[in-house]
Amino acid sequence: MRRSRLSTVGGIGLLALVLSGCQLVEIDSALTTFEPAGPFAQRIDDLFWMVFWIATVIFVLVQGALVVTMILFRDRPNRKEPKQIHGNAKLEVVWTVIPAVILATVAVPTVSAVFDLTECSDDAMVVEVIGHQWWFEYRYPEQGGFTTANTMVIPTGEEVCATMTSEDVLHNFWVPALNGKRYLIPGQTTVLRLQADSDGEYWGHCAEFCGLSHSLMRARVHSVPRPEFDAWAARQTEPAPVPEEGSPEREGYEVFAQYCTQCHAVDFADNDSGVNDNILEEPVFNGPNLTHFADEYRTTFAGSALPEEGESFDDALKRWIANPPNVKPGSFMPDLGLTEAEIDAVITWLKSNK
Ligand code: HEC
Ligand SMILES: [Cu+2]
Repeated sequence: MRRSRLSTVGGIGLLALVLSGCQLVEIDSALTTFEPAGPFAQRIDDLFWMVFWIATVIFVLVQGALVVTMILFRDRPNRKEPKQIHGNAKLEVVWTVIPAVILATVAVPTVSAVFDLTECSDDAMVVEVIGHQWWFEYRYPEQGGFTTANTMVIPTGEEVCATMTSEDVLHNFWVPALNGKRYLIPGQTTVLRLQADSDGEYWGHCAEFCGLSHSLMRARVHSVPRPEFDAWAARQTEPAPVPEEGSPEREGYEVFAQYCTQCHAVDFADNDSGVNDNILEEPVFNGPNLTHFADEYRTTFAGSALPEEGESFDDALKRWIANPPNVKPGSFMPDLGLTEAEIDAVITWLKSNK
């Protein structure tokens, strides 16, 4: 008697310990698949709940039958052994056919969704997504072919066809409110449909381990009404101005010309003016395009890992330029050994690239 009470208490204690490891799902957390914001993520959510409820019904039926059997046929004094059903052909057929039918029922909508979610309609707007260690690059071939980084801007309520590849290793683009995960594969193109039905900011993450700073490779989608999208796209096609001699931006521009152009493209208005002869047309190494680094929607950088929560944009930028590998381990942007004055100057110039 004492023994069994002890084991009951022990069992409950153990269960409490195990359950304390679970946390109730925080519904407004950024990376949840339970808050679909458009038709493609909705499709996944619907499928999930369908399978969930089928599985729940099966669970209750099977466990119920088990409990009923245990009670009805439990051992009692003088009770004969119940009738055995081992090898009963009829039963064997029934419990093979029923699961097969259930699996087929689940497979049909699953397979059709898998194909549907990755085959864009013909009129969807194309955005090219290129994975890098450790940031996402976006190109807009239908809006004049400009290039941006970290924040993908899309028009609300319209289908966007992300055509994706990688420049180095495997990455995986995942913005759970808009669709499921899809690989970015060097040398191949994969396709993912995206759509947000309300304006807003949708966060995602690279979902394939891709090296040291994988955990700092975020994806961010900013969905805005069509007119605002058009205005944004028009801004992106504008070249960056070359700052005038003696202006506060000029000094930073010169720091950029000296240290940064082998990795960062900036599309200047006047590349033949002579002042930026030392600026390469094409970087040797592909870092983020900085032409519109300070655009009003481009509020995060370095794989959208910066600024950190509670940190100001300027502080984060200073920290980043002073020593990138300190912020993102393994970063391909090196510590360039700039002086404090050079860092401040280059930030002043960067922030003029609206
Ligand atoms: C050897 C190549 C290289 C050089 C040189 C370099 N960068 Fe970078 N830079 C990168 C790479 C790669 C990233 C993306 C890193 C990441 O997010 O993990 C980056 C990111 C940035 C970003 C964030 C951009 C964004 O939108 O995410 C800024 C700003 C930046 N660099 C400024 C500079 C400045 C200013 C200089 C010169 C003083 C410079 N970089 C020199 C390679 C370089
Ligand atoms: Cu990645």
